[in-house]
Amino acid sequence: MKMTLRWYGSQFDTVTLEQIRQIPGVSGVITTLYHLMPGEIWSREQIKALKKEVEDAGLSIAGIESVNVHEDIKTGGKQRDIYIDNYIKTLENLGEENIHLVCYNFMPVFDWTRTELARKRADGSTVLAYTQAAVDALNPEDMFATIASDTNGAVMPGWEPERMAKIKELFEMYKDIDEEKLFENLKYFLERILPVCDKYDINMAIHPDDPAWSVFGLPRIIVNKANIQKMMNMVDNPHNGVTFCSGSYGTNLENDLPDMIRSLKGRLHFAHVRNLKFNSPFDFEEAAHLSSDGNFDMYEIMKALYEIGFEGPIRPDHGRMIWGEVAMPGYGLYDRALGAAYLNGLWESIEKGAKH
Ligand code: CS2
Ligand code: MN
Repeated sequence: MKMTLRWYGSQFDTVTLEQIRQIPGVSGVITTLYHLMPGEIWSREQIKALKKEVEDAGLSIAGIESVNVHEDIKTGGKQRDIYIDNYIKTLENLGEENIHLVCYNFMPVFDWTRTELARKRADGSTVLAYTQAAVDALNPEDMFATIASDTNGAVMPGWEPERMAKIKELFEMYKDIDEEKLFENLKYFLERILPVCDKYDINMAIHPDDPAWSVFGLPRIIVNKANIQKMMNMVDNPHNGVTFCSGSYGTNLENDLPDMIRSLKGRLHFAHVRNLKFNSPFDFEEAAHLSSDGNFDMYEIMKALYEIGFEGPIRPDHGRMIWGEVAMPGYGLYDRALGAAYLNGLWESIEKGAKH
């Protein structure tokens, strides 16, 4: 594996490349052109400039998270072919610049959903949290309003104000879309983009839906082992792979995370590893990465990655806000750096243990 950190770009991130460069064992970033809207073409010049900035800081781009998919592609809307053409153009430009990993998601309307962005834990840190009761009691617009005040001034992925202003329209687009239809639209998208991925050796890594069930009545499909198998079989090509995100699949306690990892050998292109603490099956908060702080056995997760011969990029995912840091919720420096160091330590011991 290759340890990385997500970086939103110098315009948006409170964390600098210089800081990332000093985390032991981190040699690359996972980044994006965060100011571009889904559907826009990423030009070669923009990609080149981003690469240069990262490389000048002594790091490399290990992959893109995310090239977001336009809602017309997810709903099979009238303009989907135009937006797929744009997506293909972006992939070609990334390929020409030697970038070979693209993380994306196929979640309707929202990216991940949390009901609190700063829940206080016993140690005084604050974390993102989710309660089903809060979602059931709110409509999506109100939920946007309640979290908007807690973002520390950052724009949250998938919750951009421009998009939220159109939320009614977005819901309207999904009124006839069920899970089956969403799968079909994903298949259509993948069949069109995979020839270009084959040409440039680009691994597409779909990110799971977070939480891993339907919210606000919208269909969600990338939620469990059976559905990932269906997605991979539907377009059976090694470039059609997944991002294994423990904190997203792990929202559903029925998902056996190490077992899922083992079932993804050869198709697991990118890993997000973080821990969750459950207060009940429908009330969880994001814990420190350490196993004993939450519900997951991080050693077993890392061991499963080791056993399938995982060589791709991995990153700590959301961190807690600690030591007075003010940053985009989930994306501060300190706790993610602790997470990276811990995951590196687990990996070293697993690797050495296996060689003995
Ligand atoms: C990320 C997602 O912050 C997170 O939870 O893992 O926002 C992820 O970047 C997207 O869903 C991938 O497209
Ligand atoms: Mn993730």
